[in-house]
Formats: sequence, structure tokens, C-alpha cells
Amino acid sequence: MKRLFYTLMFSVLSVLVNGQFTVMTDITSSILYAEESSVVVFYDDFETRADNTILAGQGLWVQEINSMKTNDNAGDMRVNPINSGVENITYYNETFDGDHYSQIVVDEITQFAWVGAAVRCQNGSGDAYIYSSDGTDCRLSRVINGTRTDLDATGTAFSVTDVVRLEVVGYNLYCYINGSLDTAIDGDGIYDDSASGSKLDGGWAGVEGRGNTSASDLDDWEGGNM
Ligand SMILES: [Ca+2]
Ligand SMILES: [Ca+2]
Ligand SMILES: [Ca+2]
Repeated sequence: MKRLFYTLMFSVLSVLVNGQFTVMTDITSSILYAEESSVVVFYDDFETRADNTILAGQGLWVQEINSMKTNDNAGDMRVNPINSGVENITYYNETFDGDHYSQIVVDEITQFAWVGAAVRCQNGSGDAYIYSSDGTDCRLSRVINGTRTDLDATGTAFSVTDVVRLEVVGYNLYCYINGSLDTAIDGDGIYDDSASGSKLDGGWAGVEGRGNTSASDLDDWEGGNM
């Protein structure tokens, strides 16, 4: 597998899709990721979404299982989970390669709710890989029919403003916080799920949460192919 340093310098590409969705705007970063990312990524800051409304059904967002919901914080729309004790996963129904990533920004986080990034969502069957935190604990998990199995529950807790990114390449899951692999996950930030009989193929990138409160929120979602 190739591993490349790359410098991502997008500046002017601002393409509206469906009248409300922007394909990349003004991003400058210099980050080591598992593989070079494609130019086109999908992005949502949720600002055009309806407040206090289920995310699934808005734009291209589709429910994988249970519900994420919008909430307006002083003019900044973001999303949070609304069901306690279960995974709330919503994915973005664009065309994703089997190898893709999901990235979120943590807007608020407390131990009352978990938020995270989801990859390989499986079109409503309740399956996905998720990388999530409640600000105290952090875990990389496989969700099958809505039931979570933690692949590693000793990750680095997310903090407000963290950029959290989960990549899947083959059956390797790469967990990043602010551009650095979270080495508290499986020694090096990379988990190999190839030996599992429940490993997931293909699917969509999305957002995840667990809890019934807006006390943990995510914003500025981004997803794309590897
Ligand atoms: Ca926002
Ligand atoms: Ca590892
Ligand atoms: Ca925000």
C-alpha cells in the first residue's frame, strides 16, 4: 500500500450540487494521510439544513440506523445524536469508492453523548465502522445491525475543535486526530480488520453519535475517496 506525504491545497473549487452542497472550499492543509486523497470531496457545514430536524432526508443524507439531528448554536448549525444507548448513523448518498474517509470537526463534547465519523455505512442495514468519543473515552468500532463491537476502546478522547478523520483502505482503518494518527488505537492508529468474519466491504461515509442531547455536536463534515 502506498503511503504518501501530501500537501492538499485547494483554493477556489466551489461547486454547488443540488443547490445546497458544496464540493470543497478554501482548504489548506499539510497532513500525512494513508493515501493521497482524490481532489473531489464532499462537504457539509449544515448551514442550509433545517434546525432541530432529523438529518436524514435533508439533501443527500440517508439514515443508516437511528437518527442524527440538526441544532442551531447561535447561528452555527451542527448535528448531534438523539437516541440514547444506540448508534445513530447517517450517511451521505454520493458515490464513494470502497476505500474512502469521513472527517468531522468536534463542536462540543461531553460524557453525555458520543460523536464520531463513520465509514462503510451499508445502505440502511445498520452496519458501519465508527471512530467516536464522548470527550472522556474514545473507541474504534464495527457496528453490525446496530450492535457495536469495539475493535479498540482505548483511543485518545476528542476535544472541542478537533478534526477527526477515519479512513478505510482495504480492511485497514486509519484513525486521525488533527492530522496525526491516534497511536492509542492498536499501537499505531491503524487497525487491520481483515481477519474478521464480520468485516465490511464498500459503502458510504457519514456521521455517527450516541446519546440524546445536543451536549455533544459535530460540524463541518467532509468525506471522499482515497
Ligand atoms: Ca455549521
Ligand atoms: Ca495497528
Ligand atoms: Ca461549527
